[in-house]
Amino acid sequence: MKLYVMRGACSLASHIALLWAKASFELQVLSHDAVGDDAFRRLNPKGAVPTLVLDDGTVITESLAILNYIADVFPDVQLGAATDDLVGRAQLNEALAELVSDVHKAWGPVFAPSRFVIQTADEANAKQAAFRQLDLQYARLDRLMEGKDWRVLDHRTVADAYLYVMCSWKDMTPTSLANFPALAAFSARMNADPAVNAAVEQENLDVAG
Ligand SMILES: N[C@@H](CCC(=O)N[C@@H](CS)C(=O)NCC(=O)O)C(=O)O
Repeated sequence: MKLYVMRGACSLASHIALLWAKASFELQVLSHDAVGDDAFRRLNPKGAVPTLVLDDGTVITESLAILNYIADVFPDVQLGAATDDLVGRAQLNEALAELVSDVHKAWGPVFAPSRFVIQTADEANAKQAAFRQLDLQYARLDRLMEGKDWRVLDHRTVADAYLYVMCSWKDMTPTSLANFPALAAFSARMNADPAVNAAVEQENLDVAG
């Protein structure tokens, strides 16, 4: 398998999940320019990471699909719910869908404000609106994580890898992660995880706290 990522991007979740699974894989860290170029778009026309290429050449895109795939291919590591636990599988997808759509997408105007406004002069406003929306999202996640070790089910899942990445971005906004105590505690616990550490090191990231 080959996983394409950008440093510290949402693809870090798939990277962590593959390390948790002790999967054998090749990691390709791309620059933002490389993700958008023609060569990479031939692999993933959306020009986005994560992109996972299986040994037979099959290309899987979308974090939700890749994370579920990893959980299913390595059932012994229990990164998802058991095949016959239909409610658990629905709950995991519920948590993942919320993270990849509501939470991740709320970052759009922060990372690429030009995509959300007609006039450059409006970019700062778009960012401010996104910060407000993000604070609502993170306050909700913080309440969900109160008194809990894991985002969903009663054990570590691929959703925790994704939640970790969302936590790792929050200090880029005026309201830092420290304002969300349950999320800050979750993130600190994850920072002590050897696989998380290895992924962060392989992507050459600085981790706060
Ligand atoms: N829906 C996709 C979104 C992937 C996505 O937006 N990835 C970002 C990094 S976090 C990316 O590749 N951005 C490249 C760009 O926007 O140019 C998923 O959940 O995997």
